[in-house]
Amino acid sequence: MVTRLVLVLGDQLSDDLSALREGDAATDVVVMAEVQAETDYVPHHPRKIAFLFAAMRKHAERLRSAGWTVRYTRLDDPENTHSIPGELLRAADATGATEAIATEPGEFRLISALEDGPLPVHMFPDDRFLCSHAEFEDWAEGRKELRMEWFYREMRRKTGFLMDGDQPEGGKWNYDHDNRKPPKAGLDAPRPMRFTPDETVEEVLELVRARFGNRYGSLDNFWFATEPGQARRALAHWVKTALPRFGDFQDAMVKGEPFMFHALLSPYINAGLLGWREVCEAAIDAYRAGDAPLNAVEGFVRQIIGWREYIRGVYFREGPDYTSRNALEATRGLPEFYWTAETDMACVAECVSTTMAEAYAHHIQRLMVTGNFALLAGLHPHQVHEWYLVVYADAYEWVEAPNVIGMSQFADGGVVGSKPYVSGGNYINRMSDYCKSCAYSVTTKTGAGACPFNLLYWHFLDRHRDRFEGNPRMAQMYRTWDRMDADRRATVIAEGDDILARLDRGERI
Ligand code: FAD
Ligand code: DLZ
Ligand code: SF4
Repeated sequence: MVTRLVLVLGDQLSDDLSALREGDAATDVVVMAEVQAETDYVPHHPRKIAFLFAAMRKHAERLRSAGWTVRYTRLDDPENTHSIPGELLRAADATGATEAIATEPGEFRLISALEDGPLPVHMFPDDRFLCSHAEFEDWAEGRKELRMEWFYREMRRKTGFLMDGDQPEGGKWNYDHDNRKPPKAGLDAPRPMRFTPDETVEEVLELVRARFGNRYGSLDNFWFATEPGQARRALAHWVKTALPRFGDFQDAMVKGEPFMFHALLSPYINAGLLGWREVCEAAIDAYRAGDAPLNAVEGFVRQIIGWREYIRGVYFREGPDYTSRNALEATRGLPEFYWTAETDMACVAECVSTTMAEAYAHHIQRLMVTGNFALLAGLHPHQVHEWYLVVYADAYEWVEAPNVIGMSQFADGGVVGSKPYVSGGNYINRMSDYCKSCAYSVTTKTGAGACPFNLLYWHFLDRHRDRFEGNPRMAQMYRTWDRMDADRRATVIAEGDDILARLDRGERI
């Protein structure tokens, strides 16, 4: 029998992977490689690299135990060619293989690299997702707008999750309106399950510290799960300790509480340590047992079979130019404080610090603090996209780009969102305790100490008036702006201009 190579990438660490199903453990050779092309195409947070390398090394051992021959290249292997196609070619030379099979990567860059590489690579669909590319195309075909809610309902019907016959459990498809409670004093958010580094993890931490220790992001107190058994324990722990309040406080932000009631499962799901079905079923089981309310469980299921699948569908439908889109023609460079947290805006400082320490921030921090500021300040969406790809342990282009370019920056001109997610300081004040310790005053709209979000919010609406004033979902905002007297509006614009000029000069804000 002829040997083929079976490529397994760092975010393909699932036992049930299409390329492994197509391969034959008796004759084929699995190729896994730690390479600089992947660690450096953006300078990923060291925590993300450590998580992936440790999980990759353990996955290679599991595959060996399951009978596979695995050629695993470590980053410090002197023969390492430092690219995936290069490592495939080296493996082909060593084994005599003339072709490789792979599961489709989650990024156009790597798909092209495999298509254009020196060895023929046959790619199979990544069926670890609920919705295939073809199914998403069918759903999207002929629709004027690709609204997640309609897609989600299809996925509910398809899975039967939280369905009562053909009707949604409890009578409503979506319980989001119950999920916007502000934080209250004394909310004791549980801690996510932490894992003490074992020998494999320690070895990887040493390598990553030596090679990438100077990069943005901390490696201290590494606690991620790095194998499926641990990830399953983390899931069970979250279901028990946090899921019941996940819905209520999904949007809440509290200083010093980076995780709140969130699952922290995205790094594990995206790398393949957990699957969409098992995480949803764990939550639904808790609901059936009376241990978690419907608003929490429906909210979680919607994130997984709704948002996550929809976002992936958008990435592959929109194509490789998606990350270059810039519908609002934003050009400002990313301010240094995105890398240092050195800003007087307490909300931004808190979210960036958490991100540096944990390679994590929860959805509302990403959307309504760092994302909102970037949009209001007119930061270049490609630079914003690269920042998000670097800093989060769960970031791969298929999921990061539609969330950033689409949902957060409106740079796709409205494919993902029907209106931009912008707000002034009031929203942040309502949903967090950040403003209490801020150098700025959230109730001050102009003049000394005025919250930059307040000024830049109106500045954004004013400078994009032509595009947005006809949007019915934004009409109220423009009416409020127009009701302000002309002097006040002029002051807001002048002070907004001043903040933007200070950003351009690299001054602290
Ligand atoms: P929870 O709040 O507990 O949600 C549960 C799960 O739902 C997550 O684990 C995740 O798998 C899924 N999910 C929820 N929302 C989304 C969404 N919008 N898109 C895809 N999956 C979702 N998610 C990533 O996985 N990778 C990214 O690079 C990423 N970048 C983002 C950038 C921006 C600007 C925004 C606004 C969101 C981004 N998200 C990204 C979505 C979301 O913020 C994260 O999935 C979530 O914060 C992960 O933390 P968690 O596991 O605690 O999530
Ligand atoms: C993100 C990442 C990193 C940092 N390193 C590797 C690596 O060394 N080897 C590998 O196979 N995969 C890595 N990955 C994940 C890939 O970048 C990912 O498969 C693509 O971005 C497609 O989602
Ligand atoms: Fe953020 Fe403004 Fe509140 Fe300060 S006052 S924390 S800048 S929203």
